[in-house]
Amino acid sequence: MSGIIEASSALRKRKHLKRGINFTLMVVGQSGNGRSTFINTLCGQQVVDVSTTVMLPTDNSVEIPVQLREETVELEDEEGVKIQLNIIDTPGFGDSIDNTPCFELIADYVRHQYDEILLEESRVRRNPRFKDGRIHACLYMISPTGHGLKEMDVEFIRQLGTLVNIIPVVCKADSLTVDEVKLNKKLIMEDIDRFNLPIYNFPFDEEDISEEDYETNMYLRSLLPFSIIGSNDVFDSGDGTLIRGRKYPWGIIDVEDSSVSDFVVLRNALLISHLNDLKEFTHEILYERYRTDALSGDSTAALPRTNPETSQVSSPIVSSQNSKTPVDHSGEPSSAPQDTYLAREEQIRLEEERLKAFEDRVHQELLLKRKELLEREKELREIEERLEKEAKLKIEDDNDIFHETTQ
Ligand SMILES: Nc1nc2c(ncn2[C@@H]2O[C@H](COP(=O)(O)OP(=O)(O)OP(=O)(O)O)[C@@H](O)[C@H]2O)c(=O)[nH]1
Ligand SMILES: [Mg+2]
Repeated sequence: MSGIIEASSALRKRKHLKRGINFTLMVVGQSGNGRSTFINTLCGQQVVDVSTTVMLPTDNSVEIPVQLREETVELEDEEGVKIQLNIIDTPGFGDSIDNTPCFELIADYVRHQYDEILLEESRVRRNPRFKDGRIHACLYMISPTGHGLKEMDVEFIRQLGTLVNIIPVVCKADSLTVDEVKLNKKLIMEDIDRFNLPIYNFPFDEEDISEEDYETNMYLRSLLPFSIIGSNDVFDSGDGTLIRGRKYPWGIIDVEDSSVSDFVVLRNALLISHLNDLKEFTHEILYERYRTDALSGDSTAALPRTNPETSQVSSPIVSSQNSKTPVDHSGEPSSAPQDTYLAREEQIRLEEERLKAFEDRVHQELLLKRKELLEREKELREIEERLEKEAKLKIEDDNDIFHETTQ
């Protein structure tokens, strides 16, 4: 599949992209919030069938498990640069009474992708076909209620925000007036600040950013959460050009009209201006933290840590929108200078120890898997022998019957 991304060259940061670029986006939101429609709108084509319905529970006892569905779309911009866009849809999300299993499933999936990289990195011989499945951005859809965040929104961002870049969006923005959208955004950001929720707020290193990029990042921050409108329909605007929009009795809303939604800004940030930043942040901050924690044997490390005094996440993120201090998702300054040579030596030694512990764990797992494999092979052999014996007996029986009937 291929589609055209209308891209402004001025926004482009990507370099050396002859072979195309991989990007993985997860879209999370409650049923009917417009996940499928957004995916189709983003790609400019029908990628997901919107008629696919998820069964809702008929009584409170029925749990709906979330599913993760992956689609891959190849997009091409006007300069011929290809983006292999992997999109993970999450049908069934948030439809249960207790959504903890939903969150755990998604968190497990994200961690699993990190584990795969960790294993691949520790291999003597790399697999040239290895596919990096890490999620570079997770779009979290907030219902256009006109209020702030719901408890489920807070919990999801709190639990997943230290693992993956969460970009909050208010979906179906056309169901709110311009003033209501503004108020909704303000209340949501107040909740995000109050609960110290770890969202991706277009972080940057103050020492190493151009004036132009600084302006862009601050502008994007000021729009958070992005308001979006999606549509599966395309209309003729009258002058021969096609627009993707929503048709109402009073007229058509163009989803790309920046005066009614932030869709175009979000699309440009995801696929053009911040595609690399999101990938780098995933690799250098989120994965790196997971890797360090995993190698140090801290299995809970990747989960947000709770501050017992405030009972809130203590490794927060979002700096205030006006802050110019470079922050990463740990809320700490991004540079951590090691002062002495001895300290560095000690760090290397600890790193080696962690690596050794990790190798031992992998080795143990390998032995276990090999043992299981041998057992399976043994079972298979036994089944084959039994089947052979049964076949033999059947042939003998058939021969007996044949002799009896011919005598
Ligand atoms: N008003 C409005 N309606 C929208 C928007 N986006 C999607 N819808 C409508 O909302 C309904 C549900 O959209 P879907 O894209 O199927 O939502 P979903 O989240 O994928 O739903 P499930 O897959 O069933 O969980 C459809 O009727 C869409 O046309 C939007 O931006 N504004
Ligand atoms: Mg859907």
